[in-house]
Amino acid sequence: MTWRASVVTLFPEMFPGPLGQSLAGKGLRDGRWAIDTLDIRGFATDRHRTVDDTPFGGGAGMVMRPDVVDAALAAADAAGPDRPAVYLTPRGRPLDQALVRDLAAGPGVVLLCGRYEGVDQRVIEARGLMEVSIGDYVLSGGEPAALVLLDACIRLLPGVMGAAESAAEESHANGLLEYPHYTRPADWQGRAVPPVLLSGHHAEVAKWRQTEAERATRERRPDLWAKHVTHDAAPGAMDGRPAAD
Ligand code: 6GU
Repeated sequence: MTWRASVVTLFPEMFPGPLGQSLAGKGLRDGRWAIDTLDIRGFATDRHRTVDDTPFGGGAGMVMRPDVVDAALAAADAAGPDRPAVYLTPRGRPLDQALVRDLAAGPGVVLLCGRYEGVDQRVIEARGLMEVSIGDYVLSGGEPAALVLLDACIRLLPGVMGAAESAAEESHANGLLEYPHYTRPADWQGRAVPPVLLSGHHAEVAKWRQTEAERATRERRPDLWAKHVTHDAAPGAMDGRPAAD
């Protein structure tokens, strides 16, 4: 069965957008995944097609009405059975590769993109929406976040990427940043490629890459490094752990 994304948005023209290109676009044309959009404005019930209103309690901005959003989500549900519904919001749990893997392994996803100050809390609770953020910064709307989430899922679908990329995904799934990459020319503007990569010693190359992956993770992402050393059951796994304060 085709993995299906239904996107509930005020800006349906933003989809598939960049996902119509490259490997995701090929996968879309090949029927590995499918996408439909639901224009929230189409579910407004008044003459003015109102989708938002002022927040109770006062304050800046506008809030998306629960009745209008609920009707749009109900219509999205009809497009495919039993898919998790995700609300893209900076208040959400951080998106990570484990969640991406879970979503890609299921039948698809319903994505609600908020604009304005957000969506009335009651529709989030009534529909049991999973609130997801793509990082600690603020976008003007959930649409770019939905594209990010979809890209991450689509590349994991069977037949979308070749075997090489699938294997690479597995190696990254160890919770480390990747090692650095090099190609020809072997000397460029006086900068040499690390000699071990030219040595032909596969075991030495693998050892170097592991070391460099660990170095990058330790230096750039102490949060990931702490998880990596904690979850590694091997003796000495705590070596190199960031010092406690
Ligand atoms: Cl999911 N939405 C918005 N509007 N901003 C964000 C975000 C989502 N994730 C990070 N910033």
